[in-house]
Formats: sequence, structure tokens, C-alpha cells
Amino acid sequence: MKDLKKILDNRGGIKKVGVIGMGYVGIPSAVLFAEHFDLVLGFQRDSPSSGYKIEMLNSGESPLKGEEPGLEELIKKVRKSERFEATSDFSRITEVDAVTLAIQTPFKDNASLEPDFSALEEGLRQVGRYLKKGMLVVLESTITPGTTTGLATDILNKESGLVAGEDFALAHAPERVMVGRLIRNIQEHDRIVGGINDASTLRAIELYEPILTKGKIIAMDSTAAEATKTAENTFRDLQIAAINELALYCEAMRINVYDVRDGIDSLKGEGITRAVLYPGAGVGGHCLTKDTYHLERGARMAGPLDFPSNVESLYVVARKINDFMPQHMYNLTVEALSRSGKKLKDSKVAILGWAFINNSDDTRNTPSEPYYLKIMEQGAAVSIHDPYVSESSAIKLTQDIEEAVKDATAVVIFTGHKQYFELNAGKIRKLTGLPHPVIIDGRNVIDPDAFIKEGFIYRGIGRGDKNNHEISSS
Ligand code: SAJ
Repeated sequence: MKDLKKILDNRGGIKKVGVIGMGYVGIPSAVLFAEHFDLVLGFQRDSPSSGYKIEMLNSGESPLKGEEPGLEELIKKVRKSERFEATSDFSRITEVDAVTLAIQTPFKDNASLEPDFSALEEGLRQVGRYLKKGMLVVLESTITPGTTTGLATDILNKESGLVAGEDFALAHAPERVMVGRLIRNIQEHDRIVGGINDASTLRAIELYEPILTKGKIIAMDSTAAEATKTAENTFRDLQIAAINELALYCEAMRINVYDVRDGIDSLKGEGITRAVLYPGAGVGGHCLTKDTYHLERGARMAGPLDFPSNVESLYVVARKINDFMPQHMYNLTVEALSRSGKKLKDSKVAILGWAFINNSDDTRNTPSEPYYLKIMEQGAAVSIHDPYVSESSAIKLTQDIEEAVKDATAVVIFTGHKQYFELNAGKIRKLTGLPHPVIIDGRNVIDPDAFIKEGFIYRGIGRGDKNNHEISSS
């Protein structure tokens, strides 16, 4: 067995770093590396959709939209000190001591939940083509457990003729960044670093330790690192499903889920705290909707898995409960409309909130969409309001709430945008022009009594204490 450690010692400390994929993960990590290493090359395919980023970065501008505190100043700083350069010339990978891949790993389609690793595979082939002995390769993308020791090792070895773990170091160090706080997250979150062997892990620690401020290194093997990333999101999805299921139970028991939530949450400290999250109209985004299936795939592909044969995975059941919530919003809408003798086909529904998360313009996998498709199928007229989203694929949106709610038979709140907490019952009801319009609250943003008193037919997720109210004749 060749001694990778000796090869790495001969190469000496990491001086030059390559980062592949100038996206919301690659750019902040590249400029943070550039503060500590002699040179960082940011590799970006000169494709029609993202080639423009090369020019922007080299002129000191950030191609990322939205506020990213500290990012643009850092880009300008490392450009000025000539420690960072963006390029589409992948042959320059030969110049670096370490190269990280921060490439999106979406799913081919929601139904199959088969990951689309094509872009990652292309990146790995590029690295393999220019790989040299003693280099470190790190995958940062969220991947199915087993990918680093499987697919990645196979491609890199085949393209380079070298052997992972013997001739070069290979590791997984998953990103944990949140849009809006990219730099801070990389510096302050603990960093999971998992090599395919100890020498690889140690080399990867040399790369990440210098860019951490409050964050600590948590070392393990690469498959454990892949499982950590996917499981941390799986567990969050599970916690949301637990409170969503409780909300449905509370509706059936005609009690207020928020009373029960406060009660459970009061059990605090001495390690007995409960992770009680918030019920809602569904779970969107590109993390929680996918990572469960990466974990499932990894565990079941590895096998043999000893698991009760007549029981579905708890994690997949959690996904199904969260994906049921838009259906529940639909069921609440149909039932509430029937209270005033209406059907969807002769109704106008105003959907408030298209972003998948509060006070954001991010619409990826928004729970509003399956609901929208269902009511359209039933022939309803629909208006969609979102203060942060101007357009989203073929959907027509408005930022004018009065336009959205005018003549609406039902007003349905899907996102907890701060603007919606101020909705005025009298004003909204007048805009609908109806004595008893419907209002469905998917994020617990309005006061049920204020709207019920105004004559609304109210339904709220988890609000079993209010959902069967008398219709006020006032
Ligand atoms: N949601 C609920 N109830 C909750 C919390 C969230 O219904 O109590 C819904 C949100 O409305 C949204 C979805 O879940 O539709 C996802 O919300 P999220 O807060 O988890 O936001 P994400 O998807 O951006 O998750 C990211 C993840 N971060 C990374 O992958 C680096 C996740 O690991 C973080 O825990 C999460 O942000 C966070 O805590 O902000």
C-alpha cells in the first residue's frame, strides 16, 4: 500500500486551491480560501447560463443575487491582492494542491427522486483529467451516502490513472450555508470533514481549519460525512412532520395545536427538551424535500439493511405527511366553501405567498404549487400574491394585495411573510365584496376571532378550537 502521507509530506503544505462551480457555495468558499492560501482559482464552465460569472468575479463583483454581507468586499480584496482568479480553463487544475467541487446535485424529477449527478460527474471528469499525485480532492455538494467512495473514486481513478487514497487524498466536506449568510455560515458552523482514509481526512482538515472562526472541525470518514449532511436535514423534516401530524390530530380533537405546542415546549432543560417546530401548509426548498431520499438511497444501496419488513421508512413517511399539507389546505378550502354553498369551480381563490419560506423570494419546490394545480384542476379562478416574488415560471403573480383579494371567494395564506400578519379583517372582507368569504390560514399569521367576527368562514391548520365556528351574521 503506497504511503499517501509520505506523498503529501513531499508536496508540502497546501498553497494553491481550486474551487469548481462558482455558485452560492463555491464563490464564498473560494474567496475565504483566498484569504489564507497563496492562490485560489475559481473554475466555471463558460456556459450560456453561467459563463458571465467569470467576468463579473474578475472585475470584483458578486454574481449572486440578494444581500450577502461581506461577500463583495472580500471578492474585491482578493482580486486586488491577486490571490483569486475565476477561469474557464480547467487545465489549470494542474497548478493546485487541493480542489473542491461545489456543484448542484438536483433530482431528475420529483417523482422518480433519482438524483441527477451529471454536472457533478462532469466536474469529476475534469478534475480526473488534470489530477496530479499528492493533490486533495473534496466534494462539497450534498450527495447520496457512498458517492465519495463509489462514483467519485471510480471517475477520478479512471480519468487520472491514479488511485484514490494512495496517490491522492479524497474527502467529503458538506456545505451548510444559508442564502443571506453565506460567509458567516462557512466561518461559524462546525465543519464536517470526512476522508476516504485517515491521511485524506487530515489533509482536508489542513484545507478547512484556516477558514473557520467560531466553527470547529468534526472529523469522520467520508460516508459518515455524507450521512451526517443528509440526516441533519432528514431529522428537521421529521420534526416538522411530527408537529404537522399533531396539528391534524388537534383539528380532529377540536383543540388548538399551539396550546399543545406551548405545553410540550414547557418541558425544558436537563436534557429533556423536545424539538417542537411549527405546523404549516407544507415543506418546500431544495434541502428538506430531497435529502431524505439521498439518505434512504444510501442506506438501501449499501445493505443488507435489517429493518422491519412490514414498515415503511419513518423518514419517508415524514416526507409524505409534509407533502400532504398542501392537500390538507385544499381539503380545508373545499369544506369551508361548502359552508357557504360554494364550489371551487365558481370561486376565485387568492393565494397569499408563493415563496417556500417566510420573507424570501426563493420559490424552489414551493408547497403553494401543488395546491394551485389542484384548485385550477377544479376550475377555480386564481390570483397569486407574493411581496418578494415578481415572476416564477409560467405563474402570474401580483405584488398588489388589493388586486389579489378583490372579489375573492377564498383567501388562502401559504407563506408566513411578515406583511400578512397585518391583514385587516374588515378591509379584506370589503375587497371580497362577500358577506361570508373564506379565509384559510396555513401559517398561523392572523387572529381567528377578528376574521370570524367580521363574517369570514375561518379555517386554520391545527386550529381545531376555531375551525367549526358559527358564521357571524354581523
Ligand atoms: N418549515 C415548517 N415548519 C418549521 C420549519 C420549517 O413548516 O418549523 C417549512 C418552511 O416553511 C419551508 C421548509 O419547511 O417551507 C424548509 O424550511 P427550512 O427553515 O428548513 O429552510 P431550508 O429548506 O432553507 O433549510 C435550510 C437547511 N440548511 C442547510 O441545508 C445548510 C437546514 O439544514 C437548516 O436547518 C434550515 O435551513 C435552517 O435551520 O434555517
